[in-house]
This record gives sequence, C-alpha cells and structure tokens, in this order.
Amino acid sequence: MAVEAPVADSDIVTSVEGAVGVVRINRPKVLNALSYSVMQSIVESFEKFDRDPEIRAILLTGDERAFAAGADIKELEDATVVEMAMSQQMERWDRIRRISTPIVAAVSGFALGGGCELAMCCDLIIASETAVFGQPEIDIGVMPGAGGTQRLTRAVGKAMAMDMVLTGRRIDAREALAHGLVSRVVPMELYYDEAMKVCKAIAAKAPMAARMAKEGVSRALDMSLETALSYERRLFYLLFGTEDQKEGMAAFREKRKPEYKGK
Ligand code: DAK
Repeated sequence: MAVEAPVADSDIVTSVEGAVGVVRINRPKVLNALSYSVMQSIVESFEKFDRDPEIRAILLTGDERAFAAGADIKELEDATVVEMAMSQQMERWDRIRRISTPIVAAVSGFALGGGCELAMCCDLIIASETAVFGQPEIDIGVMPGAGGTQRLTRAVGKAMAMDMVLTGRRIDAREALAHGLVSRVVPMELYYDEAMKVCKAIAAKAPMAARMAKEGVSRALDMSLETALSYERRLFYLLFGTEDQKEGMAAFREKRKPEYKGK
C-alpha cells in the first residue's frame, strides 16, 4: 500500500494512503475555523487529488475536538456587503461541487456553520458519537451562506432545518443519523478508521462507475423524476463503454475478484 508522508500546508495537511487522498484541517487553536486561506487550500487539494488517476476517493477530516467550527468569524466581522458580493469566496465552494472523485467527511466534535456546510458538500459523512452539527449563524446576526439553508433542508427536511437555522439548535450524531444527515455513527476512537474503510471500499470499485454513481445521486434532487431517470440511464449506458464493466461482469462469471484498471 502506498503511503506518502504528510505534506503540511500552513493550515491543512494532505497525505495519501493507497488510493485515498486525505485532507486534514489543521487549525486546532481556533477549532479548525475555515479562514479564506484554509478554504483555498482545501479546494486546491481536492482538485489536485481529482486530477490524479491513482486517487479514487478523498477523505476530509479535522481533529477529535472539531471538524470545523465555521468560517473564521474574525475575518468576516468587518466585511461589507460589497466585499462579500464581490469576493471569490462562493466560487471556491462551487468548485467543490465539480469534484468527481467521491469525498467522505470524517467528523468528530463541532461541525458548525461553514463546518456543517463543508461536511454537507462531501458525498457522505461518517460521524463520531461526539459529533455536533449546527447552523448557528443566526446567533451572530447572519444566516447560512454556503448552502446551509439548501443542503440541510434537502438532507433533514424542512421541520428540522427550520429549527436548526432559526434557533441555532445543535444536533448530536445520533439525531443527525436519525434525520439522514450522516451515513454512519461510530465511537470516537473509530471515526477516522471507519471513514478510511469507506474510502477504501469506494476506491476498490471501478472508478468510472463510482464517479457516475456519485453524479447520479448528487443530481437526484435537482431534476424532475422523469428527467433524472433519463439522466441516470445515460450515465448507466456510458459505463458499458469501459473495460472495467467487462472486467466486473467477467469476474462475477468466473467467480474471482475483479481487477479494475480505471479504463
Ligand atoms: N471563527 C474564529 N474563531 C473561532 C471560531 C470561528 N468560527 N470558533 C471557535 N473559535 C475560536 C475561539 O474564538 C477560541 O479562540 P481563543 O478565544 O482561544 O483565541 C477558540 O476557537 C476555542 O473556542 P472556545 O473557547 O469558544 O471553545 P468552546 O469549547 O467554549 O466553544 C464553540 C466551542 C464551537 C461552541 C464556540 O467556539 C463557538 O460558538 N464558535 C463559533 C461557532 C459559529 O458561530 N460558527 C458559525 C460561524 S459563521 C461564506 C461561506 C460560509 C460562511 C460565511 C461566508 N461565503 C462563501 C462568503 C460561513 C459562516 C459561518 O460559519
């Protein structure tokens, strides 16, 4: 298994384990608050991993105390409406949506505000029992601005989303699981390993199939059912042009493990 030594940016650390690219947010003193430069580094690492054919899944994490406690409030405090509207901040978040490689968030501790929004930008969330999710922007005079009112509502439904967004209510990992915000909850000491296990399971699949499957699910709520089904069918047909589809089905017939080449 290829394991590359971690590369430390100022506030994120990236590493590679087998076919999994790992991005760790590394500002523990401020609970991994997402400064502009952290967001820039996260997006750039995602894009670098996405361009690398050897990387088949991405794991995003923080530390045990915090995934991320939100955007860096100290950077936002003096911003003007014009600066907010003219800044490239939102464009960075949009770039995450264009990543084709599946992204798994490993969340322990606080995932608040922009931290919760960032976790929701990932394709699935593995939570530690200690994880806490919330959109507390209302407590500091604003509202979610990076998808919190939209992705949260799609994930947990209007009733819970309104409760969280209007009152700043935080939910724990079990509630998040019950409401469909996270995929799995595990004891704190296992959350990273579980997320890595999920990444490795995804990385073992045919890469094109994983990318197309991600795209299908990601687009599910954007279209009418009829359009979405027809879109899904096109993605499905496309996979019959890959060598990996032939390999996967031949391996089934021959009762052996498939060897996918990403072709
Ligand atoms: N920003 C900056 N510093 C933060 C921070 C944050 N979001 N969260 C925590 N810190 C810092 C604290 O200031 C403290 O620093 P020192 O005082 O020691 O220097 C240190 O982290 C430890 O925090 P606490 O002492 O407060 O620790 P506690 O355990 O007592 O409390 C807490 C933990 C997470 C409950 C508390 O720190 C807290 O309420 N934090 C703020 C949570 C929050 O309001 N998050 C939402 C922020 S607004 C945008 C896209 C997205 C956004 C904005 C724009 N665009 C595309 C333009 C998103 C906005 C947000 O997320």
